[in-house]
Amino acid sequence: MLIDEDRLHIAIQKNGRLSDISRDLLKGAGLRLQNGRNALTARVENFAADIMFVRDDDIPTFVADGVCEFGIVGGNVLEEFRLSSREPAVEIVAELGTARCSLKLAAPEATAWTGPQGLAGQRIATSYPRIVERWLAEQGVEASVVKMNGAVELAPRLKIAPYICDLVSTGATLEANGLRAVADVFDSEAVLIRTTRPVPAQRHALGEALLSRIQGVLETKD
Ligand code: PRT
Ligand code: ZN
Repeated sequence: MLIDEDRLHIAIQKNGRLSDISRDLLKGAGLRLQNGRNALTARVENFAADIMFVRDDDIPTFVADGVCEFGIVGGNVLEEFRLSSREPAVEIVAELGTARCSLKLAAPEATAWTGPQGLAGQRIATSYPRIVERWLAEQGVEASVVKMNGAVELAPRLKIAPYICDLVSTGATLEANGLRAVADVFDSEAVLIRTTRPVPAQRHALGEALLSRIQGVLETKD
């Protein structure tokens, strides 16, 4: 499908924790999606919008580049993008109150913890290096951050790093790996984001209409 100038473009996660949330929100706003589960894009039948199904990590880039006017993403992924991008042309237009989780610093249960000062000179494995580095700077501690793209909770056992910083919701994964949370680094929820790049008038009006429908859905949830 070619980019259609007269339509809005909305980036949502293809497969994962945010996929159903995103589809349900759009459905709740009255949008009827055409294609099935495996398509990379879907046309909305009853609203001038196309949906792009992508990896969540790509959503802020799509929106900041203006390829998509809107996107739905975890606040954690957005924040990491903002801290690593020179021109993060995105804004949060709605907090969705769902997919809540926290980036937490954790260590093996036996590790003594008296506060962030104990991290000085230590290594911390994480998929969110910029957020962790900012937090360390706020704490006034110098530590090395090791970027891992997955299986972060294995880092202490593999001797990659004695500490990790990973997303936690119930805490079951930490517990299953013999780890305990020692500090809260960043609280997250799913957010609706919009490009801050200029958008042609007609598409801008479509965006306003979509946003007011979504706000309507969110208000009935409160
Ligand atoms: O394939 P793609 O790159 O698109 O997806 P992904 O695998 O990177 O992301 P996905 O679908 O796992 O998560 C998408 C977003 O959901 C995250 O960026 C968060 O904003 C949000 N979210 C909410 C979570 C969790 N809760 C969560 N619990 N993301 C991950 N987890 C992990 C957690 O790290 C642990 O490994 O789920 C596991 C279970 O957590 P516990 O604490 O309940 O055991
Ligand atoms: Zn991802």
